Amino acid sequence: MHAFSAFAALSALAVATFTNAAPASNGRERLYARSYATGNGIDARFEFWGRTDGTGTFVKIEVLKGLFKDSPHYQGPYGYHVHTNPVGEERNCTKALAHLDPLAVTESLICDPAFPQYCQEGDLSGKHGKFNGTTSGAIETFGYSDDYLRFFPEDFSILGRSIVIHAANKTRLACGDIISTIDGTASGSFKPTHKPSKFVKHYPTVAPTNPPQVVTPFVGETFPSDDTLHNLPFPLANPALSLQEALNVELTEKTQTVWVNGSKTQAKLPVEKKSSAKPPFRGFTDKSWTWYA
Ligand SMILES: [Cu+2]
Repeated sequence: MHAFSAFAALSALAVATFTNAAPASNGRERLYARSYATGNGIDARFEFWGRTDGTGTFVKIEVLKGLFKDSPHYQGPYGYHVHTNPVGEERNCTKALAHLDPLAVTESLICDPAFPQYCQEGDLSGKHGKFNGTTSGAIETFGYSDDYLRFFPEDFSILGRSIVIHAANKTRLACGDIISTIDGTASGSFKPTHKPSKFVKHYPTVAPTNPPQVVTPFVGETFPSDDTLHNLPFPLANPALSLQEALNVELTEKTQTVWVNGSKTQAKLPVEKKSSAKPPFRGFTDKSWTWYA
C-alpha cells in the first residue's frame, strides 16, 4: 500500500502540471467523454461521466436547437442511441452502423426502462425516454445515471463510438462522434482529433441482422411470465450486469439451453462475466471545455 500511495502522490503532482487534468479523489475518479451531434439544424450536446466506484455513468444532455415539436420536415419523438462506429468529420450518420449491443439483445426486443438489463447498452432513449420536440427546438439541460453504460472494457465501451438522433420514422437526423482525451479522440482542450480511438480498435463492418419479428415482452414493472419468455420467436439475450454488480466485465460466449417458440433448444449466446481485472483508466477531471464542431 505504501508503494501505491507514493505512486498516487507522484501522479497527483504530475497531473497538477497539466491544465486540463485535475487530481482524482477517493475512488470517485471520473471518466469523461462527450458528443456533439449535429445535422438538419440540430445542435445536441451529450456528456458522459464514468466512475470507477460502481455508480452509474452520468449522462448530461442539452439540445440547443433543431428538435421541433411540429416540423414540416421530420417528426418526433426523437430516439437517440450510442452506435457502434464513428461517423467521422463529415458526419456520415450511415457509417455509425447499428446500436452498441454487445449482448446481442437486437432491435427486435423492445427495451423497457424497468428492465434495463434487457436493453441494448446503446439504446439510451429506450432506457431513459425519447426527446419530445419543443416549439423552439431547444431542450433544457437534463441528465440521468445509466447503470449499464460502460467506458470499459472495449466490447462495452462508449469510447470511439457515436451518437445518432433519429426522427420517429428512424431517419438519421443528426450524429457526432463520442470523443475523449482518454482514447486520443479529443485533444487536451477537447477539440476532436479525428484520429482513431486508441482504446476501441475492433469495429463491426456490417450491422447485425435483427430478427424479423419485433416483440415487447417487458411491459411496465412486472417481470414477464415464463410463458411469455418461452414463446419468444428468438432467444432472450442474457441480462447485462450493472456497474454495481461488476465494475469490470468480460464478454464471452456460452452454449446454453434457450426457449424459442415454446421449445427448448441450444444456442450460443454472448454473456457478460464479472472480471477482476483493474479498470484500464484512472479517470479524471471536472474542467469545462469549449465546444468544437
Ligand atoms: Cu440510433
